[in-house]
Amino acid sequence: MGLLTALEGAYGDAADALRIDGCAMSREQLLAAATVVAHRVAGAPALAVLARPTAETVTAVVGGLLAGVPVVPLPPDSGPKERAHILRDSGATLLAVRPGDGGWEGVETLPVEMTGRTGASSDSGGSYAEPAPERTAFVLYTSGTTGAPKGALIPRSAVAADLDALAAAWQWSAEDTLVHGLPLFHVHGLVLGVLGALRTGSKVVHTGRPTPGAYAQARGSLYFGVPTVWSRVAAEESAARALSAARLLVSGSAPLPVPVFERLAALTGRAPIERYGMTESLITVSTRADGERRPGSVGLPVEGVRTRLAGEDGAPVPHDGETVGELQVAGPTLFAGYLNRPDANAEAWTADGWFRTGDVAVIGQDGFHRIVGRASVDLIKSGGYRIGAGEVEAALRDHPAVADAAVVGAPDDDLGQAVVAYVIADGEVTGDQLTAFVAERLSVHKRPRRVVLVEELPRNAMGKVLKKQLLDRA
Ligand code: MLC
Ligand code: AMP
Repeated sequence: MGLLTALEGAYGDAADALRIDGCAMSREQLLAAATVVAHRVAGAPALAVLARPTAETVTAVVGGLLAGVPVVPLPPDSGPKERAHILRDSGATLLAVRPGDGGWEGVETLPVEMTGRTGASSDSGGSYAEPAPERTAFVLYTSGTTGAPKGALIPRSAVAADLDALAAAWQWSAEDTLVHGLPLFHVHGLVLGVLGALRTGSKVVHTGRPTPGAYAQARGSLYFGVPTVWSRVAAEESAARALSAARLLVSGSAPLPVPVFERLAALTGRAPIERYGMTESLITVSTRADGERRPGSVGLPVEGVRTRLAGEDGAPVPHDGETVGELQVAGPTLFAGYLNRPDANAEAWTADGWFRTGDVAVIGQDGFHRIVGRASVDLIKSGGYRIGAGEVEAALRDHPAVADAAVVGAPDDDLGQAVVAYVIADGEVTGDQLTAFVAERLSVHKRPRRVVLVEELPRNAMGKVLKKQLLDRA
């Protein structure tokens, strides 16, 4: 059995198996168009995909996976600095784009054609043998506390194990219609939101953007969203009530505030499922469709995953529902390491082979997990996006008027955390200009939502910026 079982015909087909960007496709059409891509990329070291929410993106991703070529999703709004890093570091020699999406330097573009889809398989020359499970499916770029994003190597076996575990936890099947409008360059929108459907056989509707109105209209049975999306849905009563026909509302990528959980449950009659994960581990902990959905809790490890808590000295922490520790995970859903980053790999794993999440958690005697927060203030979650304070600070320092900068994630009702930058500048520059500067060089979602121009930054005796003090001010 391959990775994308639904493409092998395991669950039949439908003319609208995939709806995205105003286009409806059957799985046969998708397979045919993706096979054309696979021919073009077979043997390449890696395939970058300009990951706009389009049928071309899904086709390119599936084409790379069919050919066994690691797929590198490129955030479509990434600026030159971030893009150059991802292309260089991943070794991608081809960038899949929509025809006419030109202007890319330093990489050969591969226009993905969606016309003549049905005939495309006839020149396929046969289907591809399933690549070995340990081969890399994706190189997913994700922020650390400092420096440029790291490429997490995600094996095909991890994707398969995680999707099967989630299908079991959520009773996710070919009977479902999955709806979401999440970006296609992260685990949530791409691995779960696209490949999940191509493995379970559910239909999938991508709404372009994850707005309450679009979710309400889509009439799905299974909905994915980040907490910002659910908080916006909960604030629009009629949109929320329209979701009462759905089977399951699933939240993840950041903590779901208890008041949002409760309001959503009251308006829809559906207590949301909350699940926890990371790029590096995929989704490891979740409440279950047939189990208790406790506000503020992410539930139990999914099938095959083991979790434990460790104190600062590395010693085990009891699972007593009170004592906090660093959450460590092990199991078949884990990544294979960071590309070209032996230093980061050495830090990420314990001596006995567990992955250190960097999240602080509590585990109850009943096994339920509660995520308390991040161990480092320098890893920010805003709107479900993971943003490294160090990367934004470095981008700000690239501006000629900036002498120094410190970035924090300030609590924010809509985004969970908002990127706030404290900047020492020469007075010739405004906060809006600095925001635009970051948005152009990195991804738009990494831009500071607020820039505070200051004379100096609070520092300790060692010269280290006191971020906790800045957070208190923010
Ligand atoms: C605004 N815009 C700018 C700009 N200011 N453009 C350039 N320069 C500036 N200074 C534009 C944007 O391009 C965009 O345009 C529009 O304004 C709105 O952008 P935004 O402000 O960023 O959108 P916002 O409404 O804040 O987005 C909220 C959100 C988004 C929830 C829709 O944060 C989101 O999609 N989050 C999902 C993140 C996610 O999937 N994370 C999963 C990680 S995986 P335009 O044209 O685009 O409208 C993971 C594992 C797991 O965590 O556990 O799941
Ligand atoms: P990313 O690599 O972008 O997937 O981000 C992973 C991080 O998102 C984790 O380390 C957590 O800090 C956070 N996260 C994901 N899901 C949850 C959740 N349900 N509750 C709290 N934090 C979460």
